Amino acid sequence: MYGLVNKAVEEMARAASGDEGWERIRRRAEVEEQAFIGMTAYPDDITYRLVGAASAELGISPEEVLVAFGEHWVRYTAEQGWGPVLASAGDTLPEFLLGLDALHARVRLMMPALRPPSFRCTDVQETSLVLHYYSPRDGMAPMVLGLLRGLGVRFGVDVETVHAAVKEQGADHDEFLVTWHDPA
Ligand code: 1DX
Repeated sequence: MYGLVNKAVEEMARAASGDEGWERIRRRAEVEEQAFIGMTAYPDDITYRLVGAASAELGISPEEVLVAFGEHWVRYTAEQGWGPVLASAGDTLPEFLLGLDALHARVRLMMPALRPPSFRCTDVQETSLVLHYYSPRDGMAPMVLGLLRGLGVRFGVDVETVHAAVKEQGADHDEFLVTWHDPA
C-alpha cells in the first residue's frame, strides 16, 4: 500500500506509545525504512507486519489495532492534504459511502498503483444502509468498523455497525449493517 498508510500507522503508534514505542514497533516489524514516503507504493506485507508489531507492543489484538487505525485514517488523511478529495465524496455519511468508489477512482488517476477496495450500498434508508465491502486484501474488515467510526466523528453522527456477513467465515463478501442518528 502507499506509504501514506504506513505513515498513518506510524503517527497513531507514536501518539499511543511515544517515539520509543514506535521505534520498538518498527524494529519488531523488521521495517528497515527510517521514514515512509506517502506517495511511494510499499509491499502490503510491511503494513501487516506493522499491525502485528503494534498489537504485540500495545497488548491489544491485531483486529483492535485495525479498528483504531481505521478511525485514525479518516482524520489523518483530511489533515495530510487529502481534505478536498474527502470533501468531494459527500457531505453526509450515506453520501460519502455511496461516493467511496468514485473517491478511489479519483485518487487512482494520480496514484496508479492504488489497489482500493470497493464499497457498494444497498437497502439505503433514512438512517441505515447495508455496506458491501470487496477488498483485494485479506484480514482488513476490522478496519472498516474503525473507518465507519471515524466517518461518524467527521459527520457528527452516532454510528452503529453490525458485521452481518463475514468473508473470513465463508460469506461471499463482508457486509456491514450501518445505522446512524444525531447524537442525543
Ligand atoms: F470508509 O484494502 C472512508 O495503497 C472509508 O480493503 C474507507 O492500495 C475513507 F499516497 C493518497 C494516497 C497516496 C490518498 F497519494 C490513498 F497514494 C485513499 C485517501 C482513500 C483517503 C486503499 C489506501 C488502498 C491505500 C484499505 C484501507 C483496506 C478507504 C484503506 C480506506 C479515503 C484507503 O479512505 C483494504 C493502496 C489516499 C486516500 C481515502 C486505501 C490503498 C476508506 C476511506 N483505504 C493514497
